[in-house]
Amino acid sequence: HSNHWDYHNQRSWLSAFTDCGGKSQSPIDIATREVIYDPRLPAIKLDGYDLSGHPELTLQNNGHTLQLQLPNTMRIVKGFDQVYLAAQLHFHWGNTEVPGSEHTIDNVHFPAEVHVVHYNSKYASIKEAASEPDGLAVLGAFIGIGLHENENYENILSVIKDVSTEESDTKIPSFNVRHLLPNSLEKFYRYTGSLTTPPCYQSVNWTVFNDTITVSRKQLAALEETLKAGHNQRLSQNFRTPQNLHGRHVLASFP
Ligand code: SG7
Ligand code: ZN
Repeated sequence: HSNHWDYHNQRSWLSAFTDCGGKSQSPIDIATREVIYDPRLPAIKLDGYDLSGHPELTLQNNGHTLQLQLPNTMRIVKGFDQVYLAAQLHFHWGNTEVPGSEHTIDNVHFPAEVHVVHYNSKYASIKEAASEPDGLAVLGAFIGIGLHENENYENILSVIKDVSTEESDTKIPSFNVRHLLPNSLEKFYRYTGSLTTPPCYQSVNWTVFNDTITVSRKQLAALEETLKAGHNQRLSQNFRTPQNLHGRHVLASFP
């Protein structure tokens, strides 16, 4: 039915969700020759990302992605006009043959991408914030393949089998979520866009980090091959095609 969407027919999103046809959609291709260096972009400062010692976290397969629920004590305290509180993080990926990041750099996809979704603290909940122009701030980072296992990602990937079926969840011990992001957050791209899934609300202040994360080939394969969506199909290639900029400019925090 009309509320049911998938990644196979992204064109059909437009008929059920009008915002998906808007002029500030995400993801986008980041053409590095066209970005505008803005030395006044404030550095991003995170707070409360170290959750060690906190209660367990819920990890779920929601049929569209692998998602980790986050407490709103995790916050972006500097970098925007307002404070943004964390809600959840999730991933986009392809398969062994197809790299599945959502954003692209000069038309090149990375193997995968992580999104940490935050909402403006002036709203009571993410639900209220999600459709407001200043509602959301998502931090995105590219995930590539490295020679070594990324221990920090084992917090999530070691239990991925427990959420292989759609709408399943499990509890995992808390850990320092900062370690899922690149070592340096100094270099980033910034633009105004949308949720990359229906209902595609144009409410996201996007940050895409220049520095990347690496996981081992085996870890990436676990992400690509373990989860199932509806009808027992593999949950993979859950990335949206890059959208037209329609005159938007992409800022860079670095020259
Ligand atoms: C994923 O991407 C989910 C959605 C998320 C959507 O499908 O993580 O979240 C939930 C709660 O299902 O939508 C409102 C929201 O966070 C789009 O998020 S994204 O633009 O960062 N990819
Ligand atoms: Zn996402």
